Amino acid sequence: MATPPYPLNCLKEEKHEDPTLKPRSSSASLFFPIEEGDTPHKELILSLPKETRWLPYVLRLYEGFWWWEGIIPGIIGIQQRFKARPNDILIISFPKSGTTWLKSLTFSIMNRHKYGFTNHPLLRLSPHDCVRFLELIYGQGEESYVESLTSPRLLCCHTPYSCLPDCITTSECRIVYVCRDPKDVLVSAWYMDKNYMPNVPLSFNQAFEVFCEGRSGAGPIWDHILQYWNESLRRPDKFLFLKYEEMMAEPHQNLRKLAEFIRCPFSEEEEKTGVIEQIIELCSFKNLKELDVNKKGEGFSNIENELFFRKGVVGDWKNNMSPEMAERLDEITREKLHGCGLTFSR
Ligand code: PAP
Repeated sequence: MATPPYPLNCLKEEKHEDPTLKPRSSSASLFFPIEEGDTPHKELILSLPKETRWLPYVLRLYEGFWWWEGIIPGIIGIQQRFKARPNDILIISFPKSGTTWLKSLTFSIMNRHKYGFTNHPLLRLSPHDCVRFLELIYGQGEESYVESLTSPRLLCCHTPYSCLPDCITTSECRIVYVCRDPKDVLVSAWYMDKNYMPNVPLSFNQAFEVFCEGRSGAGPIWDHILQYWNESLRRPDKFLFLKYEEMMAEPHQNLRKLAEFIRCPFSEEEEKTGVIEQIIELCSFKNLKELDVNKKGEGFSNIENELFFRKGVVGDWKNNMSPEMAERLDEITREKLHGCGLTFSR
């Protein structure tokens, strides 16, 4: 077992504020069409194939995946300018797969020797302020933030494996990927947009069609998942592949696995004194959802923090799609993942 890179005198209250941990003021949304704005790579982006059915967004096909137009400069920024460090930890996911939860858990595990549970940054900051998205950082020209972080850095992105720069894929840095049943991902994404923009008439049926064609934001989901799944089989030392449903069913086991993978394993003493339970409780949906910061605050791209905490359950698709729709989406998933060894229970 690897030795934790931190002293084990954990659970002390943090005396000094970390200047990199603060609420982000909302900046203009990078999710909306770019035609009005003065966007880097505008000419390239406007020349890419276009998808407009997931209202009101304009998605473009960049390197095999459909992206909100305004996010593409951030991906190009990562590709051209991000400099990986060997001890970086990257959380990666398809949107709506459990990113907020995984950010909270990983942040809590990595920093458990620094903060106590009564004055923890997650009690006053959104998980998205504790662990920021690289696409937004690079899209907003805030790269100095990434450089200013002390190692080991914890960062996050939704970028597919095939679009990552070599400095990430070839370095020693570690990637934790979380996936989720595509049916629940679709439902979660549709509600997010519906609640974010109540006046936009995107019906669930229309979202379903677009999603099944793999043309929703960051899609196709199957390619995204499969790339990381295959890499996790090929290089298990570099990739940890987690499932939202398994994390829900067996949080302790998954937390231990995560802690070991990021080289912060729990000691026997920590196991005995209930540190794992405390982290699970701190990061639980119920706890985070009830915090003022997540009930009232507004985070990146003018998105209210509460929109990241909807139901937090497995299988909410049953309340939102017919058995026929579910079967059709399951069939696509089975076909796309056929033979790779990864399945989602029904
Ligand atoms: P993102 O990719 O835009 O950051 P992400 O966090 O991946 O979003 O997905 C949000 C989903 O995770 C929501 O699912 P739902 O719509 O089906 O409810 C949200 O409720 C769920 N979620 C957020 N925090 C937690 C948590 N602590 N535990 C479990 N699920 C959570």
